[in-house]
Amino acid sequence: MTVSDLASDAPWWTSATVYQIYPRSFADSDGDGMGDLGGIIARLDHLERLGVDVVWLSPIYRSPQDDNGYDISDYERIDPAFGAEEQLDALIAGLHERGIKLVMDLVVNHTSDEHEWFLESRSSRDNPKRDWYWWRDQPTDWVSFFSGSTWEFDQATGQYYLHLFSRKQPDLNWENPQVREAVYAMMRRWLDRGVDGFRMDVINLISKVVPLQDAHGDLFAQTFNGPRIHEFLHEMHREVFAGREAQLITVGEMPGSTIEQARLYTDPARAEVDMIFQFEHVDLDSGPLGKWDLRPLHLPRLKACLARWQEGLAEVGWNSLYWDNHDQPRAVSRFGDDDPEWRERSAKTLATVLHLHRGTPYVYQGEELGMTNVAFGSLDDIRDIESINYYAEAVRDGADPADVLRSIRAKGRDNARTPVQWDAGPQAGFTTGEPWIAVNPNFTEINAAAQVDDPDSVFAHYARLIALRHDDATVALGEFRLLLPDHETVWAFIRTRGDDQLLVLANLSREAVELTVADLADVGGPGSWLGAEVISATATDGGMPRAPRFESTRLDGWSAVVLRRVG
Ligand code: ISL
Repeated sequence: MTVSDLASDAPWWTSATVYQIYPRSFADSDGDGMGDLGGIIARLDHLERLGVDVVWLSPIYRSPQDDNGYDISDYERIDPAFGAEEQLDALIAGLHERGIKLVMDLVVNHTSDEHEWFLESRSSRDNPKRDWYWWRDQPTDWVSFFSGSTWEFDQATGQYYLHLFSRKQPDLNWENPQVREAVYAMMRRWLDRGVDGFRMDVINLISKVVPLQDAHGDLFAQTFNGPRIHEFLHEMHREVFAGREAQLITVGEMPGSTIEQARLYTDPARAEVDMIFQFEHVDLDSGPLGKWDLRPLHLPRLKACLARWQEGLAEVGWNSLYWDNHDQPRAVSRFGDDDPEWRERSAKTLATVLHLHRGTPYVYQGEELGMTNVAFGSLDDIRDIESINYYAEAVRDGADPADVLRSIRAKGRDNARTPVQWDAGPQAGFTTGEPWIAVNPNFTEINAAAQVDDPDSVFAHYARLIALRHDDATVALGEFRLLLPDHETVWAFIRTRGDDQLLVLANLSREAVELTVADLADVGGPGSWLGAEVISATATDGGMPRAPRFESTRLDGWSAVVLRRVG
């Protein structure tokens, strides 16, 4: 019996890796400068070679594109800018042929203001769908995630409607059972069409404290993880997933959720969601004023954060693991070192650390190539509504435009949204036309063509880590214990499953480190690891760990090794 036979009763997604596609920036097949379904279909081999199990597709539904598709005007039709209906079916088939599942983005906290439901709702005060959204005579004091009031006055009927995000994203009223039934019916039709699950956009915002009241600066208390959230998610599970859940995967995007809440959301016995995206580790470099208030990242805090989530969901529930996505800066620029000399090594080191945690890893397009943030020159280079609104508001309120741009360069969502760098040709092979957002100028250095056949590339390293999770039950399921919590540059932890033990050692700095006897005392001292089998290393020759046995306790700058105790 192999180790992985022991894992056969665990859900399939415990050994799976998810790849996120942000379609507008992935690959363009028709030369209009915007990525599309045809572009994805043409690049399926890339995903197959990487070895991912699931694709999460950011929204491709009909949308005015005020928030790049997170403002949906028809949940069941493909936006013509992304392609034809048949192409989505072809994508599902193409992925399934390769053994890859498809997860759709479910954006049901809000619709577009151009959705038929909202058009009806706003048409008159006595329209049957009036109550599908939040209408009031007077606004509350709430401030939108995208700046300004969350309330927009609507001339036609003389009331205000609620939008936590842009004014083109009115919030649905989940208190109304008809709204919930309409959403569940739509979800069932997607499952019938062949999709394998949902990533649920800001799903912990759907239950608000009613009646809506002033927040006095604490919008969180009014709208996050509200009083009926567990009831709604359980109802959704019953109405949509029950009976077919074994094949599916569900992940709730849940900013502001604590470990205690995550245990409730992801406890299989409660039948809500399989896992959530928590935000604690991506908030560590923000100050009290929010994401634009830049703070240095302190490694012991980052390690402690992920370790708490590992421990908190060890007995009940499950973690999702991510460094970045379409809303976050690029991992290698934020948590690693994107200086050309260190970029590849730090990208591999970060990948090793994340993929050796217990949970389901998510790889955001381009992360597997070590793509970096962009040095946006001026506001003209920015496309994201969040950054544009923030700039206008901050400068209006007297901030120095240079400081504002500095924050946007560090944290702006466009960092993740520049086109995937496929090759060193014009527009990085993304489009034959003019891309909707400029290609990162480093594409001649960093691109897929230069990496996919190179066994020592960042891409190859990701592929090996993804395969390792498939093959090694200790990687997928082993218990986690953090070592050296206070060490400023070393990230070390142990994974244990029965008699099997893996030790992960990573150096997250340019300076080489020599681990001392004391450092390893907790795991039997260096003597019990020297000679251990190296099952993954950032330093490779032809794809093989440069040293197949662990020979010295020195860790080079930005390097990682994974050791299996022998005997
Ligand atoms: O990126 C953010 C702003 O800093 C987050 O607060 C983000 O808005 C939040 O994570 C919710 O994100 C999701 O819903 C938004 C959409 O703009 C994001 O792209 C999506 O991931 C509204 O649908």
